[in-house]
Amino acid sequence: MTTRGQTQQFDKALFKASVEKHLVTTYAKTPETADSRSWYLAVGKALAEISTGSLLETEKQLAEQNVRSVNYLSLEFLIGRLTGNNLISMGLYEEVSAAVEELGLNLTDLLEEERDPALGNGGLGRLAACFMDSLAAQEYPAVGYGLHYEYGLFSQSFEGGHQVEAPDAWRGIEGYPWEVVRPELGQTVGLFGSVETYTDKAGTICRRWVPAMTVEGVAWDLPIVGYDNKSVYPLRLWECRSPAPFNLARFNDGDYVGAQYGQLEAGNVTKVLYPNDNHDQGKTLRLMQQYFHCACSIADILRRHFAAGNKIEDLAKLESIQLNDTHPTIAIPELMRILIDEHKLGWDAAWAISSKVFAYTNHTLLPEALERWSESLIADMLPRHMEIIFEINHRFMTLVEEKWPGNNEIKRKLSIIEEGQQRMVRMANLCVVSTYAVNGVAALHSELVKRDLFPEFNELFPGRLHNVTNGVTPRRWLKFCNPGLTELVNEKIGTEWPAKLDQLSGLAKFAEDKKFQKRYLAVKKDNKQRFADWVQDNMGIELDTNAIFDVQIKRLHEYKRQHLNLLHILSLYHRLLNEPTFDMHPRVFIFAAKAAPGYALAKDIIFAINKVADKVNNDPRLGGKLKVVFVPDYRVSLAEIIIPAADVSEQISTAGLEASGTGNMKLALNGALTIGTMDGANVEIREEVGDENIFIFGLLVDEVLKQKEEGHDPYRYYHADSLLRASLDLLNTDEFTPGNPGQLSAIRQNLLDGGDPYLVLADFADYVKAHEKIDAEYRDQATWARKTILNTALVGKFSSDRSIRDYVNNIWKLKAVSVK
Ligand code: 6GP
Repeated sequence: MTTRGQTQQFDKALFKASVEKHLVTTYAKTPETADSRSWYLAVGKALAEISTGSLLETEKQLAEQNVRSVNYLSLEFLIGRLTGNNLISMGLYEEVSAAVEELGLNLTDLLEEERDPALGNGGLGRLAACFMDSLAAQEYPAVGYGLHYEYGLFSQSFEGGHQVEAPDAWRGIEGYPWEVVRPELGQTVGLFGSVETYTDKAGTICRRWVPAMTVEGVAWDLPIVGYDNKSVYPLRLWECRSPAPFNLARFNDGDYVGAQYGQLEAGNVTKVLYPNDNHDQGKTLRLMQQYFHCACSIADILRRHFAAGNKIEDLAKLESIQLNDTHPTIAIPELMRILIDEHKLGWDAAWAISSKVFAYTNHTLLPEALERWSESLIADMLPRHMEIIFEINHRFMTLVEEKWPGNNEIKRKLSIIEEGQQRMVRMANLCVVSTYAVNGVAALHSELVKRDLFPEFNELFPGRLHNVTNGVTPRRWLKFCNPGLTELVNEKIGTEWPAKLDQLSGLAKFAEDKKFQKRYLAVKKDNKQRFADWVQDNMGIELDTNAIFDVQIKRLHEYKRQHLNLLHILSLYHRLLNEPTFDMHPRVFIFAAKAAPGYALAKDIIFAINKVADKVNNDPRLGGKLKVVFVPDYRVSLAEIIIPAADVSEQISTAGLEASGTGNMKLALNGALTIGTMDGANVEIREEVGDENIFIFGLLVDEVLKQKEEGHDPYRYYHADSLLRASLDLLNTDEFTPGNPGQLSAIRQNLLDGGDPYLVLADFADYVKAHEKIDAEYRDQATWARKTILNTALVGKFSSDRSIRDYVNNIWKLKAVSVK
């Protein structure tokens, strides 16, 4: 039988039997001996049985209809736990909850047993996950291609306030119940070696790559379950294995370790996710990961293309390949190599296809994140690809010469090859030259991409540069994570909004309704209590839910300015202790963030916040007005309980540096009011919710640029602003590190003598003022209620369904296909 919203046949008795069967046969437990984790695994497997069936059926129907699809290539998919979300998409949440109850279990507890698959660092990876969800929800044919890392993003704990990293074995010993291995889709990938010239049968002189070694790609599929429909798309993750596990000769010689060497090295390729966000580390193994990912994915796309009976000439008609930032750029020369060397197309014919297949999304303007690989490294690992890159550049330089004759300055600037001591390949330039569409991820960011990053490219290729403003999936980020608000919204505007988020605007008319305000605030209070309980249980800190919950959750990065938030906290601490007339509404500052293991200042900032937390949380002089909580091991499942509990959302990057942000959207959707700079998607959130319902502060992009040009002088602010001075100087005392003065001074040092590269001091005063406004407005609960309701009501634009429709209409040109 099928109830409304339920997309799968569901028989409770059969399902229970399936769970018990998996418990015994897959996990070797009896119902009597099974612990909660084994039950979760068995439930997951029983559900995956259903989704795998639908995945194969979707694959079959799409192949039969031979429809155009998009291939989303990304080194990161930060999907988070799948079980709860998939239950919602399948429409089986209540049914399975009832079924497991009959087995004596509680579904909410079981869901807590799932370890987050953390196969991404932050924004870019989480966006990829939301996009897969929205593609499936709207049935735009798609395959996600990523890597099957053995270890995801490190797990974080604190020792004495310092970040400590540990490996993240996300699959556990038993494996992840939702994934299924597809041995028939395996690929062989070459590496290193040389290029040779030969004459083919027709007498043509050709080039071909003779790799020195090969590794094997094993495909693992995770199901992306379409919300309220029957489509299930694959997220296909490649695992690298060594083809020859043992060198038998060496083994027999007694060299046991040496015999396994090849296996160890190749096995290393997908061993671990590089833990950098918005930063390029330039390691050889990382390039190997990138190429391995691209080679497997391109080969699989071509396999599907030919299996459906298509000709190579029709590739661009049927397939689009979206490059999630420059990480998969090497897919471009890889496809060119296959077209020319294997399918024997001439350069022009190959280029005509390739340049209509690829599109590229830029996710950052930070110079340290723009990838450059040394020519010698590429030439060594991928010699034929380097030749092809040179040829692309050669032809491109001819184009530049035609447009700007004799202008070597422009040539040097635009060239894919950067000249210097060591020649470097600029991956972003290669992307812009070789794709049919390039996009930024928010209106402001896309403008800056055009104006500052690629102005000449924009002249050379008019119409190639687009904007697609990011979005988030309302299934995970409202319906699943905030059941209280979901119920309230359902009651007022019906239940279709998770697939049509614009309908939330129907809530606006209740913004002044006293009864609705009370209920909305009651939901928020419950969510704050749920989070406060978590903090009490896991961190032993007691929180008062009457306080303002002020949240900054995102990667730790100087440009995101967690240290600006810290300075504000220090200013409150100072005023509470030194200004007898100062009063403030109780506030809890909540942080969660991982720092890249090699990023010293980011780690110093974590340490400082933890130390300040230790002190203020236990200082009776503060009268409970100030609490600071740094939640360890930030991950998707933590975001799911923090976001619904937030009153204030901190989006305080230096203007021009946060490409979009997506946490800002999730928090506003769940009723947090934003305090933010005119940066990234904050600009568009302000447009939607109205200036009265957001707290904007700080320098604008052009003011930032001007101030940097003119020479930002941090000491000018330090001397002029006594509150800033007092706050900064606290970092030089032993106030928070008793007996150890100076332990926090690296931050102060960076801001004063280090030149304050992110203009923290320039925005401090305005930031403090904006917070004073928040304090005043929160005290008037009716005003606050109206504003928070309007935030939920007016951010429908930021559904990733809308982002995907923008890509579909402007870039991918796909038609939805409904699976029967
Ligand atoms: C991030 C951007 O920093 C963030 O603003 C944006 O919302 C997100 O991408 C999704 O577009 N960039 C990265 O995570 C990154 O590593 C190379 O860029």
